[in-house]
Amino acid sequence: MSLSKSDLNFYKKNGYLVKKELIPIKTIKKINNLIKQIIKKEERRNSKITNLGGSFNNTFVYNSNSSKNREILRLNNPTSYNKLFFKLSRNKKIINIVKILLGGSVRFHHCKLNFKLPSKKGGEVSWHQDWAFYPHTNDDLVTVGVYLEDCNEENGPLQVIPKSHKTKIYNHHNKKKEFVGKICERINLKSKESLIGLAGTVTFHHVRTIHGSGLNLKNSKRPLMLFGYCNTDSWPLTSDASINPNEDFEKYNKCIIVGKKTLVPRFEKVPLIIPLPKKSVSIYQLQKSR
Ligand SMILES: O=C(O)CCC(=O)C(=O)O
Repeated sequence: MSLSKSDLNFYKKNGYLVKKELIPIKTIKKINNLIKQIIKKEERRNSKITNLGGSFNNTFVYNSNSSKNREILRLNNPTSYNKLFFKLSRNKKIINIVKILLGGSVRFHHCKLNFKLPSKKGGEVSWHQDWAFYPHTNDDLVTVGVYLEDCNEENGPLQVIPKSHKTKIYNHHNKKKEFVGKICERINLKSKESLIGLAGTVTFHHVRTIHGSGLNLKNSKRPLMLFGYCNTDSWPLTSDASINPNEDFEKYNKCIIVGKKTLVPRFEKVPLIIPLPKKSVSIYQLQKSR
């Protein structure tokens, strides 16, 4: 399946798109079995956690450092962790759509597997723009979400503000001028939309689209796989969760899925604020800052 003209127009106008049950349930089941094994193994490990903020190299981000209450909030870079995750990030149905949304080329940027724990243990993800976390020379970047379980209003679906990708970069810095990973000014939420769907549903949102997610009122973990992709000529302006071209240029170029490597970034007149200073890497810890 590729993308219809009306899908593309919808994405361009609204800054998001939902493709219902794009990934076959058989694939989703395999991934969920793998995740169960990973969680089981990790829960048995019982080692001391000192840094809840996570770093780009930490595999897991937890909700607490007490071994009693600890649960996994995020698996960082799942594509490097297991080839099943890698295969999903290169899934043809996803990449064919991403290629069109990005204008012809695709470089894998980063990925994470987020768990939304039941509301007593986990919280909301506050409104933010991914663009605030990783500014580039142009904004041809998209975030893809794969629902690994059915997701409805009750278990914390992604929520977006339609058309917000065409507005400004909102302020993600607190009064002390620290980057806190959430919008620190008033925004109009009247038009917000929840992106719901059965397992295998895939969401696409533009890097500048304001989004977040509410509480999980169910007794489940709501796994959500998030992949970021960009056009090959979209050059990172800061170090972020992806491969830094200054550190490993070969690996950076190996992230190209469609298109050719280039040393010529495309500059667009895009609104930018550099996400510094940053006290933590994890969005969960950042958003707790005042
Ligand atoms: O896991 C979620 O509910 C949303 C997370 C999100 O928006 C992000 O990590 O950028």
